[in-house]
Amino acid sequence: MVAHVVQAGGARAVARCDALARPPYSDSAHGLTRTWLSPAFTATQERIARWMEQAGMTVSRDPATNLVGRYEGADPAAPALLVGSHIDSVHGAGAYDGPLGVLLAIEAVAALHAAGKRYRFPIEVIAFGDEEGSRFPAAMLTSRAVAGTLDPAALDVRDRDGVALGDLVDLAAYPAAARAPGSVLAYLEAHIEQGPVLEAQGLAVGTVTGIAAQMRYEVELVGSAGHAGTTAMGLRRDAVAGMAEMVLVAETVARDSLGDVVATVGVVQVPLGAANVIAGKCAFTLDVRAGSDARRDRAADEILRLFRQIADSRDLGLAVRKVHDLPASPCAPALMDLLDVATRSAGHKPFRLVSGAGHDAMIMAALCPTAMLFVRCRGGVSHNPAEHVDPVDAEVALRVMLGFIDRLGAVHHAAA
Ligand code: HGY
Ligand code: MN
Ligand code: MN
Repeated sequence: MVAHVVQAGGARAVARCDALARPPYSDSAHGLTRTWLSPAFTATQERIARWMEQAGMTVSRDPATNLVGRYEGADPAAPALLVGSHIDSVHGAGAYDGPLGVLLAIEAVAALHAAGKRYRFPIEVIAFGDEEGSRFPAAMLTSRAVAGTLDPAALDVRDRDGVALGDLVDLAAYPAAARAPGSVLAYLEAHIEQGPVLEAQGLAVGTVTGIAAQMRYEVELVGSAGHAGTTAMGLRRDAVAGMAEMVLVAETVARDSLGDVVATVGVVQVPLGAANVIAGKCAFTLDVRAGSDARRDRAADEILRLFRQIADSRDLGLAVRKVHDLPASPCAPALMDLLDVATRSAGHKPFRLVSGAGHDAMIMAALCPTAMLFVRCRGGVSHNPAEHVDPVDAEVALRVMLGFIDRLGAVHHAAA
């Protein structure tokens, strides 16, 4: 393992992400796939738990399967500072989307532990298990449990192999992961930017102002299956042709919106697809985002209106199911200021930017003030094995995180 070869700090966090990007910490022998509660996920939790212990933390798993490392403060009853991110990944992922934030949080506690430094508040490093929604249809199922905003009906899900979440976790105990309001001082998440802005600005880190609103749907089209060779074009009710028209309409509405709206069809399924069969059924996902709920909703409503128009013109059945609705989530102004001050005292220019990507921080905002620190990633590439972070930038992020924690400690009467 990497621990003995790389010094503690940002470089070790990056090296540990690299080590976790291959079996047994990946479900795939080719690239990184680590879905929630898979064997690779379990192996990864066990590895990270040992790193947490080495950093001076006591480790537990909450009822929503999240791994939590706790570093005591002078007042064990004080609201805790939570620092973390997620350890699940998309299929064919990069090594840093999620784990970097968890491993930098561990490095921050390791540095405090090595220095014998404690604050009045305890610090908890949390590794959320399901941010991506890459195994079950919904996403953010573990941070929603912690934030206490989870509708239990959302847990009635099966993965692509038909495995029910209820077969993997104790659904009755799951909601007990909810933290009592007031029991969490703040949530800090360091995360790769997954965009090109910091690189274009020549900056290692940036303070996130807020997280874009996100709407996700599952769309199903029903036409009539037919023989590809004998069915005249004018007689077809081709579900895939309808889907193709809808994909382009979603792209056009988003592009023509002129604002920050983005729309993506990421998954397409043709259950009985065959080269010589006109598809009678197909399904696809639609993901619509914008910096404000209103812009997101306007674009989504227009896209769905056009979907209905297309379905009617092609005599197709159309069923749309909303998978999740994540409102835009502003970060806490006071915490953004602390991040800016910590960035400046680390010798770097503070810079603020919005997040188009979703994060557990947008869920935790229902429970406590949130702060996000973005780290430059090469070319802004993410959700791709080419994802890359410079260890020097990771070290800058760690310095800023420690500066943030120290200033928060000062604000909350550092003791011990
Ligand atoms: O979808 C997102 O923005 C995140 O990567 N889960
Ligand atoms: Mn992601
Ligand atoms: Mn992420």
